[in-house]
Amino acid sequence: DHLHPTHPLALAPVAAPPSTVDGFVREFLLNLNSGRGVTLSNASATDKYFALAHTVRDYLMARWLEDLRRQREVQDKGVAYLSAEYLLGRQLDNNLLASGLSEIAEEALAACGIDLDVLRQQEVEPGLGNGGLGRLAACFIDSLATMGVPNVGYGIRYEYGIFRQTFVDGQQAEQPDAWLSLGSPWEFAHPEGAQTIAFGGHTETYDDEGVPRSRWIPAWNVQAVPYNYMVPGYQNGRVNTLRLWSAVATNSFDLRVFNSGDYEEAVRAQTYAENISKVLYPEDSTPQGKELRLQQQYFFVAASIRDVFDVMLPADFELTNLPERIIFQLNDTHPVIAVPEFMRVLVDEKKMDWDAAWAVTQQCFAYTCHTLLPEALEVWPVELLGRLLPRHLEIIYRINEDFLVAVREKFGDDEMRIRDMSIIGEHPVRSVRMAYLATVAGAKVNGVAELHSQLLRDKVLPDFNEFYPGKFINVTNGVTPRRFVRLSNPSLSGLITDALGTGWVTDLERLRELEAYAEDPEFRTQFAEVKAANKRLLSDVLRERDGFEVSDGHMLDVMVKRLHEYKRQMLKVLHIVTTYEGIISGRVAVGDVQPRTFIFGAKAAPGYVMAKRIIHLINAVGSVVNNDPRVEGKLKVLFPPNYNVTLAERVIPAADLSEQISLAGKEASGTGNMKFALNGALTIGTDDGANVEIRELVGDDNFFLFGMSEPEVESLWAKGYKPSSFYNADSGLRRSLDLIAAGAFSGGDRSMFEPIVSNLLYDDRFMVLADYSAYIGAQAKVDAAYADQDAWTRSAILNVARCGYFSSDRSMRDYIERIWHTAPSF
Ligand code: T68
Repeated sequence: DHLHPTHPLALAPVAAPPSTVDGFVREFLLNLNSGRGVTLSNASATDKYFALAHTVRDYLMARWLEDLRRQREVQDKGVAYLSAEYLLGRQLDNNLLASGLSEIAEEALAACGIDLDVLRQQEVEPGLGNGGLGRLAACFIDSLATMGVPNVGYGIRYEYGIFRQTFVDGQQAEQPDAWLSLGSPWEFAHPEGAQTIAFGGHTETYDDEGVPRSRWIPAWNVQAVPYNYMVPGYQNGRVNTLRLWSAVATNSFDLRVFNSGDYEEAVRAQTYAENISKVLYPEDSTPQGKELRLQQQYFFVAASIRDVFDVMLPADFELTNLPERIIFQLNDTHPVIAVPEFMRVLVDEKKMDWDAAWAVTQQCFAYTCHTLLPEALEVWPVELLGRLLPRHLEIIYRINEDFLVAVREKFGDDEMRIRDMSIIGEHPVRSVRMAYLATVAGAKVNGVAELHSQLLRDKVLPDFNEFYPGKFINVTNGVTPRRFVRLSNPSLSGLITDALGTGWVTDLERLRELEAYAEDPEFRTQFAEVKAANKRLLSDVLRERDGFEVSDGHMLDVMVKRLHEYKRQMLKVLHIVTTYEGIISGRVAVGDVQPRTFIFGAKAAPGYVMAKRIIHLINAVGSVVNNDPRVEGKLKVLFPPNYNVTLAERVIPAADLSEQISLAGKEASGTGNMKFALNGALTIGTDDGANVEIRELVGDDNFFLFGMSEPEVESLWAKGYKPSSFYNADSGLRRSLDLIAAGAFSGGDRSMFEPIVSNLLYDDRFMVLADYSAYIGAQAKVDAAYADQDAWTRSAILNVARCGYFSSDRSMRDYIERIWHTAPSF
């Protein structure tokens, strides 16, 4: 009765500690003592946070180990979600909630004289993503765990996540995000499970017992070390895995250089290898085509594919059955190099016949597109790709050759069309079009909102849509109600639970039942109290974090998202300047304006000059408005720096008005729009992305629609858009732009914001001026509506009640039914 590996006790994980306050206290103290080497009396806040995190882990561990074992045993179909970004946000609260330990933990810590909230603040959020795309991946893995669907999220363990933003004289400055400087209590490193990932070199053909084959002779390699993170489902005993890869230099990598006696060169080479997972690229829409970025992409997908073959599948697995076992979901084009890598493994390593391998590949991949901006569609110069991944380039050429033969069969020798559809583009340099490769390889291609998917079919990839009928589908995005309602808005959650019971957290359509409550004055009062309480909480956070004061009784008008011209933060600025100018000039009676606080949150890509200028302008307008006694108590502009998931969780529940004002046809979906509506903010928005679906669900009376529709945008372009004609036609617009140009927000300096003004007057790619007057008109309606607080609250409740559709659980069900054909297991 030794604990032999086959002994039952060795097979099963050790049971979790008892879910009682005493059990929790004991486990916590144990973790303080043996994990941190301190006693409670001399523990630092960091010690206590780490011990608490480890305690939560201990509760989840048995379930996780059990799930991992069962997944290996059952071998049902799983989803490998391939994403270069996961914008997770803080883990502690989420994992406490998932394990049902929130109250126990709070009591247990109180018994130790510790305030749970103080420990929450210790966590540095893992900012391993830029914005919507990365946050979507985090919501999706939460939903899959909650729904009990087998899934591994694969990505990169960046040592530095999205930069920390500060403002210096109103201008953005970037600091490195050293989120790992104290270590992360949530990760499990497995250096022994490292994969070797090769790069460079050349290819050769050889005779394999009469069969001519190719092989890749790489020049260098790095180790990909997996770090596992628990992804607990919501109170269902289920724990999935997020596996992020970290690059480490291999011994072989620098041995030759070491032996040559060039120690410095050897160390430099080591740094080169480890650079691969060093930093997240902060461009959220215009990938720069940098070699290191392609290295990152190949690094993590190659490691993930190897992981699937070596760890998930049994050694004798029949490869033609792969589509019954695995589906790789490509989160945008960033992981698309997985397609030729998968083919290379099947054909070169597993010696599968090309056509059989291609048939398998086309069933094992699906592609999600997240953009409509042409400049955001990734292309890799053939020169670069061939140098880094010579065998992959050959494979891509072969895929393209076969594809173009099929195109000719279907469409005839239409050379224009062939050129347009080729995976290889010729201008300005010969390049691989990754979205085309993904489309050709994917079983399905999906857009992220109805309008976006329609535009993908009609405008971005129409030839492909014609060639592959049925391949293009829509799956509208969603957000996890656990993090973005239950955790971030406990007061609203309490109110909902009092009315409906707890089931809504995993069945968000149940919010519909709140419609009746919208008619109940008592409930409306309670709802309004929740909003006011959330505003006070936000006020506390902003005071502590940034020294800001949020005035009572103000409408909170919020625009938080990446800074991009297409999102049109400038429209918001022009509205603020117009309102301000109206009041100080006496043209507008102060009494007609609802007191408002405008809140911005936005990071600009460090190289995006115009976006950074706009940030500077917002701060400049803020400092003038906030210091002008003529608008005191009426208008306020707050721009807390470093908007991130943690701040979003405070800002969104407090908002009254959600700004979703992109130029129609440019925002693929938006997901912030959903979070606001679910937290009872009303939207002012264009008919763009998922705004369209939000408005359809909440109804026109509960949504402030303005601006051109996508077809109207198209036709104005076709006619020839002249922004200056809108400037000339609208006196309010003229006064506002003139005020900026005159240096009213730059201490009289007329040059500071001149590039913004002239860009709007003479270029205005995103038609800010064309939508200005409609926007100002819609804002007047907002003011009028807000004057009737009770009616506003009713609308807010209806927004919550009617937005259950935007749960990422529903998105996941759609992926499962339309793309993955997987099922919940056990
Ligand atoms: C966003 N895309 C879309 N991209 O803009 C947004 N891009 O409409 C949508 O709701 C969201 O995806 C989820 O579907 C992004 O966030 C990026 O972050 C990005 C990062 C690197 C390169 C390109």
